[in-house]
Amino acid sequence: MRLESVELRRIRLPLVAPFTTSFGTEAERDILLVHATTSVGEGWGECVAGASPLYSSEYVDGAQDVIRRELLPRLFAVELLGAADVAELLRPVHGHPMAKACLEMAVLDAELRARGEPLARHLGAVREAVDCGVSVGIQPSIGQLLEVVEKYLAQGYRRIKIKIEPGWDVEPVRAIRERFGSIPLQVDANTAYRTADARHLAQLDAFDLLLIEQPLPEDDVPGHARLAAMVRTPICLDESITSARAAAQAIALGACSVVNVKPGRVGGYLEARRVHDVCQAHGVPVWMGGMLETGLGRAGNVALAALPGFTLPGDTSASDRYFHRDITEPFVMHEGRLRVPAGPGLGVTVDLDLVEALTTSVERLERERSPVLQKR
Ligand code: OSB
Ligand code: MG
Repeated sequence: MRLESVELRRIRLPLVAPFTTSFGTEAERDILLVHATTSVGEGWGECVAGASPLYSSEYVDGAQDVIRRELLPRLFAVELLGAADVAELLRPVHGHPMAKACLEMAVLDAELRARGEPLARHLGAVREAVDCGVSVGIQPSIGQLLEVVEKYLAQGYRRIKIKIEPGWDVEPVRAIRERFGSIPLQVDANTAYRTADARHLAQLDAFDLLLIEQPLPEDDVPGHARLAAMVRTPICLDESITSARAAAQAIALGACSVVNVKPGRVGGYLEARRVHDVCQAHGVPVWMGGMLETGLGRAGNVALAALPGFTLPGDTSASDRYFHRDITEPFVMHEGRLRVPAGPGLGVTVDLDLVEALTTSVERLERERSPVLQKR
């Protein structure tokens, strides 16, 4: 195919409730959508970068800037473009995996729609529905935490994850165990601890958690290996897993025994599948992470979560856990599961009128007007 033009559209979408992590509180999402027009048809992508560089170094304005200046010109320059070529074409640009991922996503969607193939089938899915967990932000009080968890359990979520940070860890976990017994429960620290906190984190061993997600900084994989030797609860990495190679190295070092897979963090769905493959080859269970995506990203995530190595429930929650109204047909949970879209490509339809109403800016980039990049 040939990539003819791309619309970079920013939308503002309020969350049903503010989401608090160790790195901040979000009340609404500022989302970059990619609408690609190609010689074989259209495709959509969603960028998962946050408004500020707090989860990782990427942020949505930076992503749009590098897409405009560096990434799209490299894709426009090719006559015969396939989704499988995108990552290699963008490799000269260091970093920016979330910016790269949303472009690959749009090209992949267009390619698969054109040949009538669902993304799930393309990736190697083996199930028609996936188990849903839910990620619960840091709450103002234990009482409010218990109320939120009770509501999600009543809705049928099959696993609860709570965000933790120093000062909000052992007591909230204890309170949940005392109230709800042996429910599947895990915690996510988003890098809020240091190696010196190992003894403190070992107190969580008393609560039979599925895992502790990313307790230490992104670049401290060896630290996670030392921590893993000091706590019994399985260590899961999120932020540190930036590629399939990083996953293989973390596993070899003994830094994690579970992996959170997020396409945006590793540069796209195709690399995310390789993360799954590497983990599966090592017998390491994976689960699908989330970045508060709209129905577009959710469609892709649910497709990937249908691969055989995804043996734990993901942060693939229903649309109504995030938004009053989604920009695609909503993902609705039935008995704690979401159905994998069966239509071509992402298999969902964007509500163009709603997107228009939510739009804060539109930038149109065309192949014809794209600068010719000099080889360096
Ligand atoms: O660390 O998994 C994370 C949301 C934004 C950024 C990072 C994370 C999260 C979540 C929410 O935990 C997962 C979701 O429901 O999408
Ligand atoms: Mg996480």
